Amino acid sequence: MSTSTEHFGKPTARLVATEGSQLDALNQWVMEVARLTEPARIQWCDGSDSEHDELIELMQDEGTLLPLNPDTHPNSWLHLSDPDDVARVEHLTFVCTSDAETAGPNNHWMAPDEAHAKMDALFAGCMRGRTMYVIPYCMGPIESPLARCGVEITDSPYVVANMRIMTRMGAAALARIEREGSFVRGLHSIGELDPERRFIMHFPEELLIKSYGSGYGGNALLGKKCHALRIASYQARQEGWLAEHMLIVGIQNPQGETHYIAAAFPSACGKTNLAMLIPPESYRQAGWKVWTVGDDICWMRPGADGRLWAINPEAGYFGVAPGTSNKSNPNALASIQRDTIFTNVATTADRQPWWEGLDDRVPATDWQGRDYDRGNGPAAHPNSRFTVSAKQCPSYSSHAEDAQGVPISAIVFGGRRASLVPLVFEARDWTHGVLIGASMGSETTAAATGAVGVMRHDPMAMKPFCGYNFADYFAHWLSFDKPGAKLPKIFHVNWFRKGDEGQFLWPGFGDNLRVLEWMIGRVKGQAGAVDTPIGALPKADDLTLDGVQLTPEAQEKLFAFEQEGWVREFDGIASYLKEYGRRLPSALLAEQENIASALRK
Ligand code: OXD
Ligand code: MN
Repeated sequence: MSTSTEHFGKPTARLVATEGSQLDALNQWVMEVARLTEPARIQWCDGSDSEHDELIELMQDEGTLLPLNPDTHPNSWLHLSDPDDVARVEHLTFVCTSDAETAGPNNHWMAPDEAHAKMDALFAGCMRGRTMYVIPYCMGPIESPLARCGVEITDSPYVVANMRIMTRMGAAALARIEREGSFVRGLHSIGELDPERRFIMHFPEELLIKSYGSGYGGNALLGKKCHALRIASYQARQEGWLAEHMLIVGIQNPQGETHYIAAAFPSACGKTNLAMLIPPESYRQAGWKVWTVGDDICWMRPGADGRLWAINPEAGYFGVAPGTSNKSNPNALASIQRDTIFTNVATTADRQPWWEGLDDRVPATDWQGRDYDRGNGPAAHPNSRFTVSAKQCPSYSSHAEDAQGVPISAIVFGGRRASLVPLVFEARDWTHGVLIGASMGSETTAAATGAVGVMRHDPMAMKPFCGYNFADYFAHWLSFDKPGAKLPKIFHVNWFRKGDEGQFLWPGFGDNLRVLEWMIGRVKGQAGAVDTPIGALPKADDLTLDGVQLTPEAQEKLFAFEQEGWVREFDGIASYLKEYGRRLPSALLAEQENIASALRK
């Protein structure tokens, strides 16, 4: 081994575990990993400004972080990934439970022994000559009982800098780990960034993640998808809560009442835009306000009052850049004018970050650092990202840090559906709502490698993220409907309905507030709807549509219940659910059969 104990960095007094301390287990694991990976040095990250400054300097020296224009974008950086490492890799992501059934048909599975052997062979000696960073972090406000801690070990300073934005990282998290004793372990190495030597493995029974060969956010910032969704969903089932791929937004009406809505959309389908929505002019004048709690992940659990209370476990946004503009999301744009890490965007001649959809300037260099040439495709990678602290968002909710979370009035599911699916409909009850979530379909996007625009079933937008068998996950969702529960109403939306000419029929963005207003009206028993077998649909005049120019085709299709199409849709849902076999909760199957037979009448 090329390392020796004195080269293992200088653990601060706080980090030296006394015998019997809760940090013993952490120190032992760190030493075990060091023996395996053989780093040149170990650095315990405390999250301080000085540590951050040193890392930024180091990455600039290495050329992995390039400064952007300090006048227009102070303290902002550009990272260009390996071109083969720009998205999540679902085909290389595994859930390694002791039996395959626990992981379910929705996950790739590998036996834990085999997975450990495979990963440990990759990790052996992989940090030679590199620094091993130990990152204690907390997902959720540090004092929240809903929050959970983890420790990521990585050899990537880019990961450290991003984790510092995306989580509560450093000393406070370590203190909580010491208090609680339990934490999720995440071991990461960029390895050789070789797609042939890349795996993202989860061991939910051991609260452990091993990720090798990728530096991309969803594969490498282990607090995000790996911990806060895959491992947390598994833990949540055991402990009676939910870890979901949902934004959380607060809608304040002119009377000053705020309703919090949690909404699940697949990756790159507009969660960040909805979470940061700017009300249409007439709504602003009337006094409507929108508050952002989270844009990607929601942890919720029943409170003593029977309602679901939710926190955003993240502290920052890892948002999709292309399409973000002053029109689509002024709050996001305002957030990323400083102290932001951009990944795989293009730059203008004066080194400002640029992406398709931002404005009509022509970039100078593309996401691979080449002189921009239209013939090479988009200047910014379609999955290029910004990483920024949530606190920089002008609409950041003053309740986002509340330890108890915020109470959820409505849950929304939605996907990209060019046809059939109307703008919005409401579930009759919780079981129907769970079926609506379980039957969700959407077109694939650039957030994961593979073909884009392919329709697939993506229950609750959790297809890539549920850490266990979807059949058990649906049963877990159903289990919340118990005496005393005051559950949110459940809705489905489709912002992406297209007309016969392929044009979007709904304006989307700020105008989506019109749909959220209708939902809140339904929650309060004030808004109208028509009952159909698929749920309650508004008529066009149940929504406030003043100032929106809808074509006759849009008026028709956005609010229509197309019976024949739904009969076919339900046939597809039946075949999909059958993949889960006998494990599927009978209540869900019964709900599906009842609706299918109502549709045939
Ligand atoms: C994300 C994703 O990065 O869903 O949030 O891929
Ligand atoms: Mn996401």
